[in-house]
Amino acid sequence: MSRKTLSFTRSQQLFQEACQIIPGGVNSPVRAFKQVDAHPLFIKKAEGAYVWDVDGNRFVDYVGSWGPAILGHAHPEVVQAVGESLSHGFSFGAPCEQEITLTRKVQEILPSIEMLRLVSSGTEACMSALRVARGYTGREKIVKFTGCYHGHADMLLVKAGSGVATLGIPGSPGVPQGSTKDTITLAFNDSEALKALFVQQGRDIAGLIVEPIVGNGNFIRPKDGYLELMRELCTEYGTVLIFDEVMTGFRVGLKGVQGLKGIKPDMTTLGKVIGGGMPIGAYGGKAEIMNKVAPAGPVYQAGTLSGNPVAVTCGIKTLDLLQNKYAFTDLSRRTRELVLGLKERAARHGVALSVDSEGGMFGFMFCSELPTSFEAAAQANIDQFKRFFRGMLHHGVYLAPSAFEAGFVSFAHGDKEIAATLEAADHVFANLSQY
Ligand code: KE4
Repeated sequence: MSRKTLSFTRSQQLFQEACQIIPGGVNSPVRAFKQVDAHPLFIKKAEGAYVWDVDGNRFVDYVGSWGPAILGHAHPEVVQAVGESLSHGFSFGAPCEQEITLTRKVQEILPSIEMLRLVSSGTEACMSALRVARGYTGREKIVKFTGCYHGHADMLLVKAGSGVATLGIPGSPGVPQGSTKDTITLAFNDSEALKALFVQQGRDIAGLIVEPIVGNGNFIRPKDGYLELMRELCTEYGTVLIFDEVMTGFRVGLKGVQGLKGIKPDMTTLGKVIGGGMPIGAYGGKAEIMNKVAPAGPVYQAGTLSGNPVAVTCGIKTLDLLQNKYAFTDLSRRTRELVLGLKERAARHGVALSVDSEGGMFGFMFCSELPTSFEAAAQANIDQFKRFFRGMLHHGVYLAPSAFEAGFVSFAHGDKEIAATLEAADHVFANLSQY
């Protein structure tokens, strides 16, 4: 079977130019394709389930701008609503009615959120939620989990922990020891380590933040009872339980993981889908906690473009369509069909592949057992992942350019796109060594 290749000449020229004036040629590291040993694509257009690069190549897109494009890119009804909003001005720096509309919509979908603050990114949401947890409890220690990513605030950029709780060692130059010394990292899904930590230090822990399905470890599902244990321990020791649903919110199901599991976190962070592709993040939860946030309370947090009418209108229309026009059962079925199809084609060619999906979010790893921790996911065959990524790109399929990222199916992905993806996968699995 012949090896299929596309031309990426213009992308390579632009990347070379970009590298002169933009660090690493990109405005967010994962886009540089360093983790798949390839040159990045420069995208010119995105519509429905597809993106086109500057060389005119068309791809079935499973990145979806890292999650926001759940309706498909440039949904006509969203384009229309955003266009109308633009004609009334871009940003007021003042309250607008749309902020109330979006907040009410989020509350309707996620009843654990009694009050909400809009910001402009998931990083801002997570950073602010942890500050509020510290301000509310008067404590300083925070807990995160290996493989979970909550944005790039200093206190969260810590070296991945080992099997036991490790105190925060800066995970990046420029992060001072003082910012991470109170950040405790645990292995995800290790219930014994979690219990031991709370017995030892529970009364000192302000907040525990977790991706309730770890999309930044590819796709790692919580073991039965694990999130429930977190809820129990946080309640017992007065720690603020924060579900980081920036990725899983409105994605694994309309109501996120908290809706699937029936668990009520004290706070939730949101991003991606809530903005429909425009820059929005949000954090919210119990009124008793959120009333600590300035100007209602003493915990400071602010933002020039927070709640701007254009981005908020995009979010409102996106959530409105998710609530009223589209059924997550369809999206779940189609995503499951994709991953089971990938597994079947891999098996045809003797390739070990483990897959999982929930709603419109999926993961696949080159290993035979589904990993239950980031440490286990890191043992998967990364070389095979890189080859598969490059091969699929040459067959017109754009996957997340990292073995540690989840993939996303939109409501615009139909039978045609899934069939084309599985046909491409069959070819690539048969010729993996050639990519
Ligand atoms: P942003 O600051 O990138 O909007 O959100 C940070 C964030 C917080 N929490 C979770 C669970 C997240 O997944 C993210 C950001 N996700 C990454 C990819 N997994 C964004 C892509 C990128 O960094 O370029």
